[in-house]
Amino acid sequence: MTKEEIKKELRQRLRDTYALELEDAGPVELFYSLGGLVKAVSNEKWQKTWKNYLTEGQKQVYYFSIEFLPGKLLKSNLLNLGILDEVRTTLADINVDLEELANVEKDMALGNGGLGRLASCFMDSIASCGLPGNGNGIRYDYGLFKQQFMDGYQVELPDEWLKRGNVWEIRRESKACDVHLFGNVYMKRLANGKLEPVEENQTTVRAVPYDTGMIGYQNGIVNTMRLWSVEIPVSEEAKYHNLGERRTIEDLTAVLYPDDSQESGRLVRLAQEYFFVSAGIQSIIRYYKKLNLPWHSLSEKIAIHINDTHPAMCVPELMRVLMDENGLNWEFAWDITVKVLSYTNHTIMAEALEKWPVYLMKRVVPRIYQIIEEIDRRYVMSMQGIHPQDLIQRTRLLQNDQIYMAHLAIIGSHSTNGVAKIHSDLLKTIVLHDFYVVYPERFNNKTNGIAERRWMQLANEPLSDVMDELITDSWRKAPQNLKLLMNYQNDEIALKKLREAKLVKKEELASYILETTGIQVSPNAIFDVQIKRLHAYKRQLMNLLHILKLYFDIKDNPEIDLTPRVFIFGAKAAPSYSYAKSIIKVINEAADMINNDASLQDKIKVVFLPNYNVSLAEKIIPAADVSEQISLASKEASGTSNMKLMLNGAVTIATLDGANIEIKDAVGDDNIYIFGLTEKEVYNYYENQDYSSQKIYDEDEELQRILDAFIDGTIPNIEFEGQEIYDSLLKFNDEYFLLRDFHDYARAQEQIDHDYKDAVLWQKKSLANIANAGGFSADETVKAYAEDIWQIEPIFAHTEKEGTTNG
Ligand code: GPW
Repeated sequence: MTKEEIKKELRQRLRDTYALELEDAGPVELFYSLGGLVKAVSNEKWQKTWKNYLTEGQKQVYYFSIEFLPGKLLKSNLLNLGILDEVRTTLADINVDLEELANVEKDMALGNGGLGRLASCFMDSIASCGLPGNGNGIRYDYGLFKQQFMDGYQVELPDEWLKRGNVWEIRRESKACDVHLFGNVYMKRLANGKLEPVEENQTTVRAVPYDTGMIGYQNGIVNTMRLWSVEIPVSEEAKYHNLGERRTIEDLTAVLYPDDSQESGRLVRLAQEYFFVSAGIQSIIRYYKKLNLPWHSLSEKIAIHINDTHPAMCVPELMRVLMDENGLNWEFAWDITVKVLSYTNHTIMAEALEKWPVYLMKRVVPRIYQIIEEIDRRYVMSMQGIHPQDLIQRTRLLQNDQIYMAHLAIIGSHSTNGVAKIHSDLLKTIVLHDFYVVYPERFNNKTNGIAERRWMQLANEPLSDVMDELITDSWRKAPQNLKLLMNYQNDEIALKKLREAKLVKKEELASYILETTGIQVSPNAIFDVQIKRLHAYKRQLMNLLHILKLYFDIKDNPEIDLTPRVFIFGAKAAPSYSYAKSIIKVINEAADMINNDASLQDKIKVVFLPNYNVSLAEKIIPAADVSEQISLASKEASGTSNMKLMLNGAVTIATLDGANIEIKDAVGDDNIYIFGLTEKEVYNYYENQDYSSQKIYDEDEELQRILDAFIDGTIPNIEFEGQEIYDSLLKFNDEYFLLRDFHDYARAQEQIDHDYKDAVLWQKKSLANIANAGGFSADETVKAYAEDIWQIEPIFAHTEKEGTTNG
């Protein structure tokens, strides 16, 4: 598109929709007009893409996820369509700043954290690799809450992201389908002696899909992310004249559950899970039937992926649709189901593993419960004589009136994968060991990855420009080529350019910090960043213990030679997670105390930025010098902010947990700071039950002073929270071994303080991190899923192959 064409299109749209001249339009009108233009450009490709899949009979994957976290889409769509620069300069010609327009867009925050963002990085990568793949999820009216701080406490406000409408979505009423909930079911014997389920008194709701184009990176491909919204079916309108009852139905897709790695056990959540699973499966089967193929070919055309256990009801729902609605027998339906489905596990934390009480499942989805019971019965039967009785009992679906959703997902699918090497190994050896004995061939690893396009090209233009200059722009299409940067490790001019690019982003972040918090920070200080959900196992509290150590060090010796450092936090706590909220409060109070103490001479500053989300991540990550990845070993399945920060030249301080281990292997020991217990040592403590935080405290004056600061008034305004935290570390024996890892952590931090003073040495480490980040591209990850699990091929490869075989 030329500049003139862009201007003409914009003029036309502004006149048609807003009765405005280009010169008189504000950012909101301009954003929506530009969004419309982008849609017009991409819709043509979108239409071609799906037609192509259909006519080629391409096998497609459907990625079922109860969370998607795309963030803002305008710049990403412009970039992927290849018109970002043209649009930017065209707007500049008429004195409009693209950034201002882009800021009009609300973050699409239909997810909590890593799991939802991974789903969105995958959507970007699947389209960019030309793979036929679609998302399936829920269009929540309210996304993840907006976080504010009041007196240092987290306050949650509703996220009204749809207030001004959503330019990207297309409501497809013609593709709606009915989902049935509640009621009861009994088996009726037919004349031919067969049993048939009869369902009665159900509540029928309408699932209406809203489709968003997932635009591939400059390759003409546009895939579909389909999000379902609930409505009352026209046929049922009369039943719901009572407003309260209407509300109950409409509540179904009203809000995203704000718990990260914590199961909620609520009825509405279970109904949400079934709602998007049922609608998704029905629409897939409807599509398949249009192909006019026999049922046994279903797994040659369709793969369905279960992102964690939230969509695990795919197993019984696909069985139900195949049997009840299409007349297949159990054995045939089961064979197809297992071949079509695959599952990813994202945690080993017990409190996050979903278990639903039988009474709830029976009430919300009685037919699904029946099928689950039958899967359980047949599983137990089929294992008799093959495996010991106790193993069979441990692996079955139904145990003490609960349904183990992970067991359902593993038994009902052909592939189970973890999200980093150590995590997949722990699944095999410990957490899911029994299942590994039963189905060794089903287990595999797929280390997470990130979409470099968003996390480097969009978020960090200064660094991207330096990369182009040094290694040409081939890395933009092939992230692996970032490796070429290794050739510049001893090139002082290149190192200086990288340092200058970092400084630009640090200055921008410093301005943002000043604007939003009033805190003044120096861009020359180390920017030390911990950004992730607030969770005890992620140990934000240990970061604070170390900050307090530095605080006392400076107090004791004001002349101490410390490299100035700004500790930056971004984290939301689940509203019901009171301990996590207490940690937010004490970090905020400690920050206040430190930032207002002139005697510290700005040697340390602490900034807790409110409302951490995808857009804020895009501001923080490019400005980071140090990446905090300090979870207790074995607890963080993978982590993905570790990869984003590495890509942007931050150097990691880490435990040997999740993907940190693979990052260490990629960059080498000199370019990462490792500390703390290993996963084996952690498990040894569990086995021997010989950990005593009290003992460590009693023998350690430094830790005494730091911990006492929580209860002796040193940190003000935390009477309740300070005691709670103090008790968690001593009375309740420090569940995540903070005291055990503290000194090793402080040692690693001291090394960072020392190394950062040598600008060239530090920049070399930073360079090695950027250069080796290509190995963590989500492009590579989804290609591995495509080959090993989904058995799908890029559309180009497919057309070429057809071309050659057909001569
Ligand atoms: F508990 N993760 C997440 F496993 O963000 F379901 N939310 C969740 O509810 C769960 C996991 C669940 C995260 C993991 O904590 C993180 O280590 C991982 O990198 C990410 O999922 C993507 O795999």
